[in-house]
Amino acid sequence: MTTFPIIMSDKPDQTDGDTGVATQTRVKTKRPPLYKVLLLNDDFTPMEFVVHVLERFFGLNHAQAFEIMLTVHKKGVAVVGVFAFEIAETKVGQVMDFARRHQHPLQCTMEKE
Ligand code: TYC
Repeated sequence: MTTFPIIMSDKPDQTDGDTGVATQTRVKTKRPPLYKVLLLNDDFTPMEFVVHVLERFFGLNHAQAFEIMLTVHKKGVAVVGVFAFEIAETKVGQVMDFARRHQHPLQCTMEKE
């Protein structure tokens, strides 16, 4: 009868090249940058049209819309909302398009917060 030696490694079991130093990389949770949507005053766009725009595209009730319209009228500009880039871009486009279709010079822009 022949016997075979069982050869065992004296190294610890290894399943990968890990050197044993534990590291924990922070999981990224950075929020997207926000953009202010601004409405600008002019001398020609009717007040009721601006109120309608604020109700229609920014979901404001009549009182809120009237208040922001008056702020723009008196101060020249106001922030009408703060959104992620693509939402802000869409709202600016909707307002500019709607104003142009009604032949009003109303201006709406966005800027990084
Ligand atoms: N100034 C305009 C008027 O007197 C009203 C107005 C308000 C226009 C706000 C634009 O973003 C605006 N008819």
